[in-house]
Amino acid sequence: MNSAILITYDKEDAITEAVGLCDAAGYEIVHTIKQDFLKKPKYGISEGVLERLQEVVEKLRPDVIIFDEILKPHQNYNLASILHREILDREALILEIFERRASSAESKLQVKLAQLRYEMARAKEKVRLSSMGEQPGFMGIGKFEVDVYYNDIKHRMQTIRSKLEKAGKQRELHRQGRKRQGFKTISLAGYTSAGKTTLFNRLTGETRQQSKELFTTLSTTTRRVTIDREPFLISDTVGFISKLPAYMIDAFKSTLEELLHTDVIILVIDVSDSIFDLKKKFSSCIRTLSELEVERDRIIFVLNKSDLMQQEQIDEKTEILNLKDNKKTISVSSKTGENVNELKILIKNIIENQNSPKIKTEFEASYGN
Ligand SMILES: Nc1nc2c(ncn2[C@@H]2O[C@H](COP(=O)(O)OP(=O)(O)O)[C@@H](O)[C@H]2O)c(=O)[nH]1
Ligand SMILES: [Mg+2]
Repeated sequence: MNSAILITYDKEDAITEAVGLCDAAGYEIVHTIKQDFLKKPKYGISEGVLERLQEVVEKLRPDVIIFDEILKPHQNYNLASILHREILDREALILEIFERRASSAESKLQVKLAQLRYEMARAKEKVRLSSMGEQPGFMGIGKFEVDVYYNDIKHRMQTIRSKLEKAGKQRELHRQGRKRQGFKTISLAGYTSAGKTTLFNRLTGETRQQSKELFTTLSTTTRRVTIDREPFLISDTVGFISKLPAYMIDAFKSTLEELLHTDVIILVIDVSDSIFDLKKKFSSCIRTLSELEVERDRIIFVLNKSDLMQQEQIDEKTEILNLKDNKKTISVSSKTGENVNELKILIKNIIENQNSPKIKTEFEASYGN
């Protein structure tokens, strides 16, 4: 696992999310710097903070520095010149997560397109800066003329777009193919830090190891889970991210494509969020799921982190989200395990009552067509 120093805002929500993003991208955070302001022109941070950071970098020797804000190329360059480390800004970090998680051909293309779009916005300034010296992240483009580099990116984007058009046509076929895998499947969706991974581990009965072994975090995000002696497959998905830039939305959605083939979707909601955040995040999840054409009756709404709230608060929030009369809503604590068994029963009941007859799946699986 690669190590990182994280620079983020001094706000609880921001810190939790940034830690979640680092985790999803596979970085172990060895030190965190919290600041009220991350948009200082030269380095993002002040020179005083940079000096301290330099000492920490020398001591801890992290692989990368993660900066939880958008950096202009010259800010990235200035930081890299002093710290001699690759600097990942917030967008670069998110793109790494998508890249790790893109599984279908279409999703890979969407992510590549977003990466090129990220590069394109920085191309001109990067070429100019890279002619001044070699820095991590700027290597190899010094030999380019500005326009040549810019046009090269543009050209590659066009190629990907035309491939995507063709991929779209194959999508239906692909979708039908995936239906036949024989196992009933469950997916976890929801915002970063809502508790998806904690619930995933709870349901599959495995605690996440803190060891540095590669496979503890890089391992597949799909596991087998047994409910009432019946096996299911459960997957953790890429979390929704607050303030996702518009140009990344298609890439993000494409990573959620597996939800189309899932029998049950567990939408994990952090019930300890403020009412404002709760409403905002909930409607954004619902909008995206309906854009993906996920049927609402396949969704279980899990109000997680019930251990942090009084019952009256949970009831109030359930009502605000219009979930009071929804039989597929349940509050749980993934941390203490409260109500997790009830959730399992709910999952099983929903899957059993789904109209796609089980016999058909078994038939298809055994005849392999
Ligand atoms: N108190 C409490 N904390 C939780 C619960 N579930 C998750 N967390 C914490 O919330 C944070 C984010 O959880 P994680 O599972 O990584 O969220 P993910 O980004 O959705 O996968 C972690 O610090 C967890 O320990 C819960 O039920 N109660
Ligand atoms: Mg997670």
